[in-house]
Amino acid sequence: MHKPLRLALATATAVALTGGLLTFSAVNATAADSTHVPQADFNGDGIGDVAFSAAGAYVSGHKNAGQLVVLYGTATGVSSAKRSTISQNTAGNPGTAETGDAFGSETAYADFNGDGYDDLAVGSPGEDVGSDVDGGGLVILWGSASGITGKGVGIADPAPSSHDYWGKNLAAGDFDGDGKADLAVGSSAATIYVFKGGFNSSGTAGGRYTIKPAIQSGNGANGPLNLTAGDVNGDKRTDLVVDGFETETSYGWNRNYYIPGTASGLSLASAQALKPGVITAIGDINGDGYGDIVSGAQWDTTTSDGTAIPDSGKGGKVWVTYGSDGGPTTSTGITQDTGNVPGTAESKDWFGYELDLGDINGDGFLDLAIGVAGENIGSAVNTGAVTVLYGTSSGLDTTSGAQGFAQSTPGVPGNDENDDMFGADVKLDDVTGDGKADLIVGSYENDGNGAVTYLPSDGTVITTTGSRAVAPSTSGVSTTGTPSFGANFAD
Ligand SMILES: [Ca+2]
Ligand SMILES: [Ca+2]
Ligand SMILES: [Ca+2]
Ligand SMILES: [Ca+2]
Repeated sequence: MHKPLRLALATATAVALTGGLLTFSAVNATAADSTHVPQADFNGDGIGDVAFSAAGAYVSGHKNAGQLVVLYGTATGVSSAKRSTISQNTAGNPGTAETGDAFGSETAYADFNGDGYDDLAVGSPGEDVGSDVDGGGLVILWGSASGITGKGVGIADPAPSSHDYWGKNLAAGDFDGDGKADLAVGSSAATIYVFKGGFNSSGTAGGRYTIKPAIQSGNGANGPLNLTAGDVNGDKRTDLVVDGFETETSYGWNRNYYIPGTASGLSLASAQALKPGVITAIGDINGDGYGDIVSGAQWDTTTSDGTAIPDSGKGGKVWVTYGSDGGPTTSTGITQDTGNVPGTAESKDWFGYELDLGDINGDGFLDLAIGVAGENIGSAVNTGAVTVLYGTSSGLDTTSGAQGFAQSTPGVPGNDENDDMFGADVKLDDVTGDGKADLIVGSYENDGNGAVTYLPSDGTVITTTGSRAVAPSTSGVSTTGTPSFGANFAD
């Protein structure tokens, strides 16, 4: 299997950045809003839909050309029976499937044209643009009554000579509060381009500006690691969290920034530094109307040469920073040794490899799914697991109610095998239309073929009753090479 970002990142964190370690192959972003649980509805039937990458897929013989898969929600959840599988060769989709394009590796949804159907921004960061190798490509695929069909428009890179990997990070939100969805786009550089909403049918945005947070863009850091949208200060303007590397040390310590939305868009003037983590989710855990920031710092406490890593925990730590009208406030760290969190903190568990927030039991407090992709179970190394913690009025409950799932959990499809990395991505979205978030888990099942496992909410907790696995082979994705089906869900 090719090396996923988190492995590369753990390595990068454990040694001084030397370049070339970070790739776009599994870059992820997680968006949520503070007052509700947004989930994509591409076909407008009122039931949540899930889109994800198979960015390593062969298309017409081209290695790593990449595909995008959309599973549409039904009363019985998601399966390969109701889906779209899209490549750059799909009619209406700008571009052509070529070796190394990695189409679909990053996605973000919103109703960009305001027609009532959610649309999907899709990056192909390995796209060559003319003679610009890995210049990167970005399209918006339009939603419709038939869902995502492939019909879309290209969003051109405004400064192709300034960076590569255009579209490797995406986040959608209403950063200026004008009621139209904006799109933030990252590349190999520190500068983030923000396209203002009001996209027309030819993809022209309502305006454009840039922000440049204090993150490193050279020496292998390659710009932002992740962009996450959500309303932390409750002013109905979406705020942005940028996960990146700080600039001032010889070690590539991860550092995150909160950048609030204002009437004129995202503003660095009130930016705040946050606890670390390379994957972030934002949503209201304690029900006070302010989005809370959750970030996963899945590395261990020291580098390979014994240097202590700031704000880290054995086997990985998840930081929770509660929101307020003034933005982020106090932070709490959670490891597998906290309270009654399932498991035991062991080196290289990668607790916090991925995260998502959703309301599993409908009590108005968002619940958290945590990927523990490096968990060893029995003799299976890096087979992976997922932990679920429930939200309350006083925040995440680490004492009672926690759930843990692995493929060896009775009722979960599959078995614990080496390098399955169950929990390589997680999503809590309501894909049955009952108002309760269901758990969807990505993995690198079968040597990087990948799989997506559906575990529904029974209204109170996540259950294995009615669970199923969705495989690439039944979803129009070739298992030649390492398609990494399900490695990155759209946020
Ligand atoms: Ca739908
Ligand atoms: Ca639309
Ligand atoms: Ca805000
Ligand atoms: Ca809150």
